[in-house]
Amino acid sequence: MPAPATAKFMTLERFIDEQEHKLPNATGEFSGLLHDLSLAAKLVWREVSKAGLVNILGATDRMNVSGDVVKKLDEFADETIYRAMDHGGHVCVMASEENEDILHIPDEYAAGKYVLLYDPLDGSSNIDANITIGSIFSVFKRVTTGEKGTLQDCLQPGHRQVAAGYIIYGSSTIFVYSTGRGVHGFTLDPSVGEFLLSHENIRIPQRGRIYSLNEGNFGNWSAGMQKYVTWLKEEDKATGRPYSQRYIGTMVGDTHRTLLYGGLFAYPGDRKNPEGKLRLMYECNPVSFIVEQAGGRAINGEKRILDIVPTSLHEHTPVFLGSADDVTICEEFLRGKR
Ligand code: FDP
Repeated sequence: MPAPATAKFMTLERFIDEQEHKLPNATGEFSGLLHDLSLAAKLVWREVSKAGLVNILGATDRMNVSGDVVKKLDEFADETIYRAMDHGGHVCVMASEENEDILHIPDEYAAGKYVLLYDPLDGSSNIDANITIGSIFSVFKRVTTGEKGTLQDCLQPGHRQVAAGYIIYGSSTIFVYSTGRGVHGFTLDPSVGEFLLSHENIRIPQRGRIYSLNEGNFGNWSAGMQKYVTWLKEEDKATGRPYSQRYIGTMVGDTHRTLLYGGLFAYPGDRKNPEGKLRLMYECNPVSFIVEQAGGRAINGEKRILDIVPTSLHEHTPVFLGSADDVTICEEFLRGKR
């Protein structure tokens, strides 16, 4: 069937530019940053899509066929994103889940007014099984005025993010982002190397029928959490129970499904790890920004994830996010109200 005459191909690049033109005072710096990120995403995707071929193509211990040093995919993604972003003049400092300290912009390049935090390859334990993985990013405006960006620029609460998003490398590769005006998804057409608008203005269902968490940790959860998950599995037609359980074990993958189908994704704290496993700055903040922009909720059990004031780059936080009604019910169990 021919496409309707009004249908247009909207590339990510064009979308970013059109959004920029709607803002009277935009300088283009922010759009430039997003353009650089989309290039980084394509470079990482190119390598991710070849992951299983490394052995077939004759990689030895640390060298591949052409004599290049073979890097682990997460190290590759980490370096690629840094190198795609370090010289555009848009960013003054970066921080990545893979690096202990903040990442400075090399002296020879101009520093911009934005701060980039990223998880280069989320779900890395799923790589060898060819299961969905992703990259996540979070953007703030800098708050210091010196020549170089500092740790203080990075340690801002999530509600100050000016943009956030993720790239999911699954059965197709999708770039999902928000600048605080809705959430939009772009699917990569590998034949032309462009991300094309495929999910405009994503809205998360008010309530879902899927829960997503590592239930192997059940025995170490709080009584409230245990009661909640037990409740989800009971039969009750009126409230749509039992819920189905789905767990990829890659936060972006589980969040993306939750965004589209609704329900709840959680990584609670437990007896062994009271702050849970997921990182505030690289995972929970950006994903929570997206979920809230899509009409959902994201909390740590006590407050909004986006209201947490960070004290260190790599801190963890429990997280419960997804459909607004599901998060609210979970919160009631956690607070002992049910
Ligand atoms: P991974 O360890 O494979 O990198 O924070 C990382 C993360 O994956 C998340 O993407 C994922 O949601 C979670 O850890 C999975 O943890 P469990 O294996 O404990 O379920």
